[in-house]
Amino acid sequence: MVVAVVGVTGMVGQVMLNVLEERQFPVTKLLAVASERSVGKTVTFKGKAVKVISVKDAIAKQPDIALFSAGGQTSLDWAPKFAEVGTVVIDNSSAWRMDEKIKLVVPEINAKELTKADKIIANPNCSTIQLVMALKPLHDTFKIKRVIVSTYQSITGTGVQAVKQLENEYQDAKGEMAYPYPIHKNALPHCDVFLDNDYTKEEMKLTNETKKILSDASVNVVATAVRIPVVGGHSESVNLEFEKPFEMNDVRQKLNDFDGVTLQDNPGTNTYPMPIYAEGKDEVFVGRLRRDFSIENGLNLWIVSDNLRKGAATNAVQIAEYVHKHLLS
Ligand code: 11C
Repeated sequence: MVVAVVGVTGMVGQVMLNVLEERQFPVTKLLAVASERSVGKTVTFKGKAVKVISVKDAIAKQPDIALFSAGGQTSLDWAPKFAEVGTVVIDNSSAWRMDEKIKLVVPEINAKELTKADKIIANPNCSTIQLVMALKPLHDTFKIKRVIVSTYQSITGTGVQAVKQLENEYQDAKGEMAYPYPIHKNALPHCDVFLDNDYTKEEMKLTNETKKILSDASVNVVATAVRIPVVGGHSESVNLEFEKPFEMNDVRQKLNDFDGVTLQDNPGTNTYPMPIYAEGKDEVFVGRLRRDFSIENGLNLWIVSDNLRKGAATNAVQIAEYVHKHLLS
């Protein structure tokens, strides 16, 4: 397969290369693609230096698959042009996610909906992916009525500029700011831009993308998204209200049996998910399972996952694996 990675010099682009390599995706030729100012630089793939080329040059080579992580505008401008030459685009930006004609895919949940006609496939937002991975097996069994989620999001979700801001603040050095306030020793209840309804775009992604991925508009999701000075993963405190009564053992069983979810839940041994253990891993870790004694059929849980991996690059490569296996061969 000729595979283009568009946005290859960004944080997610770099992880995409690692994940393609680790999972031995059958890349016969890698097209490393970035903006004009990076053209001519090199990236390393499978131990070899690969020259960065422009989007136009990549389209001319008609790759089989293009993994995009270069921001919404680049996706809007260029994904259709790749699709026109027959490339299947897997797009990590928010540009196409809520487009009715475009599928929003977490492979463990809904890859089966994909057909050969899908030339642009949307990869969901990182905080949504880890949420729906835990919700899906529970929704299928107990039917979720309402989700209240508060996120504790890694600075890597913002990108390299935010990582630099934290490093600078940690060392008391001056530098460019990715956030309107210091992030070191701080928590910002502000991920992405504010919308007219006073929620942030990140919060509304959690609401809207969850409904689309679960194919159920009746699941009510309300979110508060918070940025914290952490690398390694996003954490989420989640409160669920089910339609049906449940037993805690069944909840554990359903989560345990779901591909890609790992339970880390033993208060007796202080076992619970944390970003320092999720970093570099592909699973979604779930713990702190507790019945919510304040409502009927309520459950509390804590979800952690590496936002650059299952939240972005790994999910995109898993989609590529599905496309390769079921739609291109
Ligand atoms: C964050 N979730 O942590 C974002 C990053 O829509 O793909 C990814 C933004 C997106 O800020």
